[in-house]
Amino acid sequence: ADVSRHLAIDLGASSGRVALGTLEGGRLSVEILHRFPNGGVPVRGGLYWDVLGLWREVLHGLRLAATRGGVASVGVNSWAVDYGLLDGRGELLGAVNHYRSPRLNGVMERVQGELGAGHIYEATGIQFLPFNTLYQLAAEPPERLAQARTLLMVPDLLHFWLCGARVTERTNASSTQFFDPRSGEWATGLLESLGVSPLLLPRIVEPGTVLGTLSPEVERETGLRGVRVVAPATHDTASAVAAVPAQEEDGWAYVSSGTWSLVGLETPAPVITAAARAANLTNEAGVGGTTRLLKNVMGLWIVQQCNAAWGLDFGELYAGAAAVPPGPLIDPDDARFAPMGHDMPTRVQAYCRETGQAVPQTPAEITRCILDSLALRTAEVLETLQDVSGQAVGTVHVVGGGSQIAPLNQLIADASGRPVVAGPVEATLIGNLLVQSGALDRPGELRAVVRASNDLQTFTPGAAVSPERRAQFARLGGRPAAEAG
Ligand code: LFR
Repeated sequence: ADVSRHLAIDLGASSGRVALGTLEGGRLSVEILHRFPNGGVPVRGGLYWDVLGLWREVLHGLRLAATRGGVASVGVNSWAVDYGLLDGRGELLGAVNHYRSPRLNGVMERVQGELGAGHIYEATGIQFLPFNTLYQLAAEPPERLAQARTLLMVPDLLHFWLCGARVTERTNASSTQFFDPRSGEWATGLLESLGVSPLLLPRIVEPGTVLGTLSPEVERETGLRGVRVVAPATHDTASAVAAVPAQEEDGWAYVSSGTWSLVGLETPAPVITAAARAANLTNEAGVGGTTRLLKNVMGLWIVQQCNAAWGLDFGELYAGAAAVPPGPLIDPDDARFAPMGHDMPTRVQAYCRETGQAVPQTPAEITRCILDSLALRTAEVLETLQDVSGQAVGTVHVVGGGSQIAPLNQLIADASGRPVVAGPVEATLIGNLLVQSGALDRPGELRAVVRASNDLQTFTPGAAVSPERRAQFARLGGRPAAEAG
């Protein structure tokens, strides 16, 4: 049988991995060769990514891969919206800013005032989030922009370091909020209105494009030889959605569950309507010309940051949360929960106090509050997606690291009244690897391989959430101003 082997590099907000995928006889096996931590680096009031440190870890992972025999290709995916700026010689101009940097405070509101929120949404169909690349560029010091010749999104930057190609892959381009999902081209007018030169923007390529081969320098550093660099769906969420093990004919939604919960549908075309804008939904590009109509829900970030303060075992924390009775709720999308900080437990408590609810005390109680709230928010967004798209949702597929949290899967099933199919945990790596393998050229094959290669677990909705409980959640409301209108 044909065997093909590929390497996927998946950079997440809290960790990164280098993995080896072997595709044989319609099944994909994934072996993680190297795992390393990632996170924001606070310096002098700013917040950055250690991209050089990430690059060193990537090289280390590739060295491990070289000891395991030949591979056909390698490709990188990461979180969205962040970028490096290069000068004319290809040198990185300064650090790569983190999307949670305080430098963005108030910038989105200013740009919305200047360009008009309606105009921005109509041109891009992207959810207003304060860290979209559009607002990050508006926050750049003019001197830095004047020196810059090329903007590369984080995965594109690593591809450039791997093989010298300076291009932007489509799925991540779509997250910037200066990409027109109808034409598939950059929405250059928005940048020009901000005084940013569209000449910074490279050519857009499709997921699956061969970008080159590893540079002689990388070959020397790693011992790999003759390996092609292939762009996967470089936006991690796009790779994860590509690997949702859905049966195409059923109505289904996905929750890509990690630091963020990306709750959405795959649609044949962008949905840029008054209702989509009112609900502040995003239309990011998926593989094969699809659209990811979705919404960012704050996700496990809140628990991760709480546990950065507590230092507990995550498994025990979630089990403990499942064992305490339901109590107070938060609006997980309240802006106060977005910044990094060890004071997250205090923020959750303050929210409960201010909204006249019982104040959760123990880590188990606080985590229970967060999980209940995430599940209710997920259910709310699923209803909105169904209304706005007209696409019925039968099954909810939860993929990614968060799909391992059985109590959360059950809470989502209960809150949404729909069966939840959990897994695969490694959806992002799987989507990355399968796009490199060329599976997109054979419609339906990619998801069939995912189904054949992974054990999935189904959670059936139990006791319905009471109307009082839903009302308790709905009262919190407090959606960000941009979403309200
Ligand atoms: C998930 C993700 C989301 C994006 C957020 C910030 O990892 O890529 O899709 O909105 O990170 O980049």
